[in-house]
Amino acid sequence: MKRCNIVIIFLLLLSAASGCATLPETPKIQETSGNESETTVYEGIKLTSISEQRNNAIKGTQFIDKYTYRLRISGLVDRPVEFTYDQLLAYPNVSKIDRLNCVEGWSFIAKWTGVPVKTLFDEAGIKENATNVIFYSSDGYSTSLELDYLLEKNIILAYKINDITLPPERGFPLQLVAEDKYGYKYAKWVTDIEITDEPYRGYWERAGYSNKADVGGPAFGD
Ligand SMILES: Nc1nc2c(c(=O)[nH]1)N[C@H]1C(S)=C(S)[C@@H](COP(=O)(O)O)O[C@H]1N2
Ligand SMILES: [Mo]
Repeated sequence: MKRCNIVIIFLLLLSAASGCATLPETPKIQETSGNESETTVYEGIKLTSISEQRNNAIKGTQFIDKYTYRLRISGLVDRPVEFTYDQLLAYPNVSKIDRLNCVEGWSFIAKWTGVPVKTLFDEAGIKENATNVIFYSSDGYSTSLELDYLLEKNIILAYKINDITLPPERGFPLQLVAEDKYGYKYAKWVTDIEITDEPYRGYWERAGYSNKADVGGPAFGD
């Protein structure tokens, strides 16, 4: 028995030192539902597999606990609201195929599924003078979009990508799918939404990137 323990400790040390994967990895905070399988083609279009999608977030991957997670909406609303992860999943969902175009020149195409922001805004009740919406993330990232754009395009907060629950590196629990805008508008790990009546410049916008961020339009400036 003793010898057995020593052997196990030796193996643990060996695997820790070499980084080899002989022992099972410690489980991540997020539970992966084993019955999900990744969609590769949607509406006749070949999707980029999750493993081929890049991850260059400002502070690396964020790990959010789905049980303590809350999405809050505040600012110019009739009543500030917050949602649990399960509450978000219970709303009617929308799926979209969309290409994320990073301003650096790379892109990927995916099927996103999630809840329209309008559904959540209706719960909070948006004040009449509201014009802009700020999205805050757990890594300190932020960005903003015009309210009209979000409503007209029926923009969603996605909790699935290619029919897989968003992995932590893809933005679990929510990524904004800011269609036709540059990638820096696709906030990942969104925790707070603030409704306001003035323009706001987020992380990359303050560094000089366009706040309009229309794909095909100028990358820098207003
Ligand atoms: N919270 C957060 N969201 C973010 C970012 C980030 O650093 N933090 N990077 C943005 C940028 S610049 C791009 S192009 C897209 C996709 O980047 P990804 O490849 O890191 O997912 O996520 C956006 N959302
Ligand atoms: Mo980007």
